[in-house]
Amino acid sequence: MRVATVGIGGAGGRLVDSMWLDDEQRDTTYLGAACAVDTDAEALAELTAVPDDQRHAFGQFETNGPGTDGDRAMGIAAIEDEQLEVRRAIDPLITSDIDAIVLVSGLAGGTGSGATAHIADALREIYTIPIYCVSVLPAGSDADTATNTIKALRALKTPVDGRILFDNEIWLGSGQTVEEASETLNETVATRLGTLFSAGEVAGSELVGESVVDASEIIATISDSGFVTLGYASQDVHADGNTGGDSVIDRVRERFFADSSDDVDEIEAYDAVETTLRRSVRGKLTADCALDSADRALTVFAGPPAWLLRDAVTDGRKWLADELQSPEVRSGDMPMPDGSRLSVLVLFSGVTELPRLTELERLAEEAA
Ligand SMILES: Nc1nc2c(ncn2[C@@H]2O[C@H](COP(=O)(O)OP(=O)(O)OP(=O)(O)O)[C@@H](O)[C@H]2O)c(=O)[nH]1
Ligand SMILES: [Mg+2]
Repeated sequence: MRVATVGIGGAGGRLVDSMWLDDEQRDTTYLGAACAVDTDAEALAELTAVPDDQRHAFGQFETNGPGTDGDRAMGIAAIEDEQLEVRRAIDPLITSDIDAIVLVSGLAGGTGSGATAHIADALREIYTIPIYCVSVLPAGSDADTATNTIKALRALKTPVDGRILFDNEIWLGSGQTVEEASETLNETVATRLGTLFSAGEVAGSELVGESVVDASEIIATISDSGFVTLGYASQDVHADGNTGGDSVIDRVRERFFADSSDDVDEIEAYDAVETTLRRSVRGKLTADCALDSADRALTVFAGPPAWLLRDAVTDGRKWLADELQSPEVRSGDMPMPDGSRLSVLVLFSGVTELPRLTELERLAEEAA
């Protein structure tokens, strides 16, 4: 599916930078357009991938230039003053091939926390395609950042169609600062979002899989109630029998004889799909949650066609439906004939029980 991505504030801009780089590395493109908006002109100037003419400073009057320094009220004042200008900067991104708008921000500072819901509101008035937010939760137990985060998440509930979370607390190494780790953290987010959004954007009919995920299925899975969290796992399959060929004959063979390819052992492929799925579900999610509180899920199996065994994918979907005690589990595959890795992305939607949110709520309440 094609998305237009808007980075809001420092973390938002850097995350969109990472998505841009992720998109460039893929065979197909999911990033239809991208821009960054911030009250901090210097932070905008430090971005590396988002084109210069897609970086927009706002709130220069309220902030005197260098951002809000964690002041959510100032972030709100800044966006209220220039809501129309900011929306007009985003408008050219929303062309007819865009399936969804994705607003990306950290919610612990002043700009991302204050501006994201207002921008969603402004876009909602015009566009009927889904608007999602990707929200970074802060690490640590600071009351101010917890308060900004909780207020922002509440403000986002109505204007967006899905809230995807990434929790710095569980992804930061011990003793590491966000600054030191930001590149790794942002790559993690970009890989997961990139695998999700590029599902169904497969170029060329010879690459279409047994059952590709299309934009409408992703949209149907993402719920506007609760939260969304993403799991991911990946393993090398190149050495163990990927045909590796890329001639027309190799591709035709992979396409039509994928299930009976004599180069890939079926039992090995079945095991690989099963193990990678289980690792994606049981491994670290973008935000930790009680899985049985999810009401829908979607899995994307990506890799060389011969490894995407239909039986394994079908059984994997059933296993996950059992795990979640929910019949609403969709799955699809993303054949990558030249790939050497098998990857599984799993999206949990409608999640209501997230221990980190409970903790942030407690910190915010204590401070109030
Ligand atoms: N994952 C990730 N988190 C970040 C990054 N930068 C900042 N954060 C987190 O996001 C929170 C908000 O920081 P910023 O995005 O810089 O704040 P802002 O929205 O620009 O707001 P102000 O600078 O206060 O006006 C921080 O407290 C961190 O928790 C980043 O590059 N990656
Ligand atoms: Mg900032």
